[in-house]
Amino acid sequence: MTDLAQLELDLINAIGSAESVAAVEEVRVAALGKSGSVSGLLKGMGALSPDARREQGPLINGLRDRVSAAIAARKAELEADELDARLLAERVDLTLPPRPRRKGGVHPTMQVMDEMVAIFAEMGFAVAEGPDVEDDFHNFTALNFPPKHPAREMHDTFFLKPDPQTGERKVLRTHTSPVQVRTMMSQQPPIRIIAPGRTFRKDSDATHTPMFHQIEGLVIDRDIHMGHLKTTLQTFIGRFFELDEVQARFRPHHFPFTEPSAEMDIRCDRSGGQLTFNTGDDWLEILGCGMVHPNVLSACGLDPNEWQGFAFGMGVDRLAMLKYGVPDLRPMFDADTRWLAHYGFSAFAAPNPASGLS
Ligand code: 2NL
Repeated sequence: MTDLAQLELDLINAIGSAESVAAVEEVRVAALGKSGSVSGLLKGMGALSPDARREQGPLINGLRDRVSAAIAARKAELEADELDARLLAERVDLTLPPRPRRKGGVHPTMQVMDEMVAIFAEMGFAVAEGPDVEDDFHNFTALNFPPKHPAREMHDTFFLKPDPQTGERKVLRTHTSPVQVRTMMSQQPPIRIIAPGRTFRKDSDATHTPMFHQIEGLVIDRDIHMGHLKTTLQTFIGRFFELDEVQARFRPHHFPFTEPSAEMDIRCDRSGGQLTFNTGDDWLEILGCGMVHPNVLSACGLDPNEWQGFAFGMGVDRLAMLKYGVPDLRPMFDADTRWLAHYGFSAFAAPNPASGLS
């Protein structure tokens, strides 16, 4: 056997018995690399006589081409094997059930917020949002709280440090009304919005937490009156508590931003340590509401002779407790997973009008 044939046989054997891509690469470097055996033969051709070169050239080139092809084929084969092995090792069986521990849950406040948004969305309300940190104008002045009026303190406001340049004191919003102020100032009526979100008051006892959640609503159009307000809220409360005919009363009240103002109560029975709606002689306060005060309309750039509106506000955490029988306010914000496992909702049961709201 010629030296060339022997070299080719050795190389083909080495390639065939290489068991990894890295091992094939070693053979390639030893044969075709800069100082490889085949490269050496190719380089040596320059020193041959023209006749010898004519004879040897095609033989060496043919050897190089066959060795290259064998290396490429073996590499492809091994790469496919390595990929198969990796796919097998890294396989995830998606049919396995999820791990039973680490169960997440939707907080009752958020579940109820979503329910309320779903009901109002069906009634044609859009959702509006705004910042938690507000200025005095949007939180108080535009809402008809006179400057220095004790109502500003009554709200137990959290004030931020005054701005060293201007002396301006920002506040954590005490209600979501500033969202509606911003909407009135930036959009032309008709307006039909709800403003859900976090609110803050310096208040902490068995029935108050310094952070709580509100949904407020606002309707502005021509010729809006208390009849619109009553029907809207009775329809909403009926759907929220799943009652056919809501037995409600509107009891006169006072808010700076509405005139007249009222609180809405629903009939209830508290006997036997249990709360039942629509029967009995007791009343349960559900929300506050009223016709938007003309001063509020003017402060927001709307002419009260042209536009009227009604507004309402309710505490989401309290209504969540009422609807789902949560007895105690404070554990609502303890972030205790055992509490959430008990009172939370599945994230796959998001409220929507098609599947029912609760
Ligand atoms: C309550 C009472 C209420 C409003 C909120 C409102 C907003 C604007 C103008 C007029 Cl921009 N009113 N909001 C009106 C009446 C009552 O909330 O008890 N909330 C928990």
